[in-house]
Amino acid sequence: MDTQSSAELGGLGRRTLLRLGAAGGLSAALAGAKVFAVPGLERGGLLSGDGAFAGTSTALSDLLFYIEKYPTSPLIMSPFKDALTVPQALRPIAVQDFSAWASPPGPAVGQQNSLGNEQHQIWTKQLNCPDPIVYRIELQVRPHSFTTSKVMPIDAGGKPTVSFDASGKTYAAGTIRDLPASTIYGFNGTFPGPMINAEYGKPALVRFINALDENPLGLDRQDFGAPDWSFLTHLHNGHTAPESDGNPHYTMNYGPKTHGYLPQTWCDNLYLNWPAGNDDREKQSFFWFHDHRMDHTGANVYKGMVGLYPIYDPKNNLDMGDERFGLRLPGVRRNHSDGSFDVDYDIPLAFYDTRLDDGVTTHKDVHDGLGEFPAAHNPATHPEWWGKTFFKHFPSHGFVGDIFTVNGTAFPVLNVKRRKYRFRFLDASVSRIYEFKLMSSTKGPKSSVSLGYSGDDMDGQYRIPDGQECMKFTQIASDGGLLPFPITRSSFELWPAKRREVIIDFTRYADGTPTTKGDVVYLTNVMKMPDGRKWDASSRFSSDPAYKVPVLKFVIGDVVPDNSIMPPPNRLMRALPPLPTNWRTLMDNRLIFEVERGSAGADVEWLINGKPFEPGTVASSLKNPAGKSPLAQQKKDSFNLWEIRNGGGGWVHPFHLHMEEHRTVMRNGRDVSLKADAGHPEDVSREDLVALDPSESVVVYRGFRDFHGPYVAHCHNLAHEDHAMMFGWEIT
Ligand SMILES: [Cu+2]
Repeated sequence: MDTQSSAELGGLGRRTLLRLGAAGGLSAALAGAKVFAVPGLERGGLLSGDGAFAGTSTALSDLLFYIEKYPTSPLIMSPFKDALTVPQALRPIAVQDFSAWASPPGPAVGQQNSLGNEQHQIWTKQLNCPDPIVYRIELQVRPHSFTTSKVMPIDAGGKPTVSFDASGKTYAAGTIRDLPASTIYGFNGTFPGPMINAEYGKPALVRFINALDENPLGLDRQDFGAPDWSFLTHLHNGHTAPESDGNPHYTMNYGPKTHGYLPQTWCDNLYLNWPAGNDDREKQSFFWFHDHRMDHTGANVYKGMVGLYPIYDPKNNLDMGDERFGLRLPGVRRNHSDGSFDVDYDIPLAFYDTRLDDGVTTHKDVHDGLGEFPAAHNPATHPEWWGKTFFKHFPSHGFVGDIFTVNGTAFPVLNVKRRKYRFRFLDASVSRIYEFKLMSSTKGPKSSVSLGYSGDDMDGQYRIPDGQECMKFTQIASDGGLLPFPITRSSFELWPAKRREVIIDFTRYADGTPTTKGDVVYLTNVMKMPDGRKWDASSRFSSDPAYKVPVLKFVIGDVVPDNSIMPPPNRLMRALPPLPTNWRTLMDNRLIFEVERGSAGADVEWLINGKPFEPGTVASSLKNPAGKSPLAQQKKDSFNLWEIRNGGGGWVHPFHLHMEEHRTVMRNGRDVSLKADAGHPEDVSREDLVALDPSESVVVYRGFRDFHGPYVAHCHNLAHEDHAMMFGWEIT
């Protein structure tokens, strides 16, 4: 679809290209740039009809050279007192209940959404699967508290500072405060949202209903979240038809034909729980669902649109949530009469970093001129939002918070039994990468302020100066499900949207010493990442041994029965899908995508192959060694090699490909199909997210099976994604 015809579809024609050649006396820093992406500029009257810049150079400079300034969150004074939220399975809707809905789910034309213009590409019957289990999830405006602790308002130097409240009152420096609840847009009104425990062979259908226009508690919505209150849910990375996949490439052109589903509309996402190609080796184990609304994904996810979706494999009881069978991974399954089930000792952990408003930091960025949040009158300070989530739409690097939360709580504590657990790690942050270790600490956490740190060094608020690594992780799964073989690790990195599953044995330490009741172990983040560009310190690059931030406290309790088995290093858990022996012959004709920062001075352009995302367009490859620049179109049921390159500039990009898991075969020109690069041990597994270090190049082998239609691929640093680091591709 070309730009002209896409322009006729639901406002899609708003150009995200700004031709700087027409910008007249714009500053020299911008003059060398070709094009860059500033979604929505024309709505602010800043683009003329031909896409040229229509405002004054001063107006543009004011918009672009915004202040990259963040508030310092108040110090949480009593960490590790609130219990970790352990998600419990969402209960399905009974057949007699959803059958009575005015528009029940079903396979017919018009049954996929409230607009009546969509049909499920494949219904369960075509796969000889039972009818889907039906869930109902409403998008709701609700409050959420990250802590019950008292807080001390501090400034960037760590000194006590003034604070405010919604009534307009000012509190003197040094006043201890309660933190007000933040306003979230949540799946069923919670953060994180519901957890669906799914199983292969049992499709699930979720009716997502938009109630974001309802605000029963009269909460202040602040100035982020999609301004039109629309949503678009993506099950990351389900093997899902385009109409249920929440991808904007599809959504802008079909279905709602707007950026997302608007208030009082609904759509049924059908998750077939069917492995690609019906190949057991393609089975996965942990998805999450999150918002994917074009241009505001970061804002909506940060506002709370995060849900969990572990998926079990009952075939041969391999991984069915019962540690007595199959791989005997930790988990005690409790079946409910409605068909749903919970699994004890098998706990998802969603990591999310936040930054709370200090009331004195100006809200100011390129979105101010676009009329998106007129009531906020930005640029302005917002003392009335003191202590609530602060968001910046358009930081040049990405958005990082200074408080690290787990399952919606800052500094939670989990009382564990003395046995093995399975933890499913998810990075639900906008930009932050974590690196985790398990540490013990005799003296316990000390606030970074009390240790004399200030500024970015206070990120995470607490440290364990005497922290010592005490246990190891046994990694059993990555994005793509169970690994072929378990990996024992001292630490592992968690990039945005990635999943890593590990077993922790709380009965003994790494040196073999048994644990005793009352022992404490801290899950500790050792990656220092002051902005969304890249880490400052991690184990792989210039580690900072003093940066040991405890994020979750485990307190070891009583011994209970444990029928699970720690899989030994040579235990085959899930064989990799076959890689054809002649895969190298595909190299010449591979598709090449280079993600890069453009050349404008303010780091505002996030491009792929030199172009910003245009939802009406299928991207083209860079010229490959065969001398061709093929369109990103693949025949259904084909396989190909795609290369993803980091165009450099010292940035890292977590690059996500929708639809099927891939397998990394080359990294930086080296064959890693059999032996992984030391820094990326999961390359010998299946993943949906390419972790691209600065200037790295990765070649992945991937399939395009079962469905046809448009999909997207994009950077999962959501600030980059929302500023057009995405491309459309198609299965034909
Ligand atoms: Cu990126």
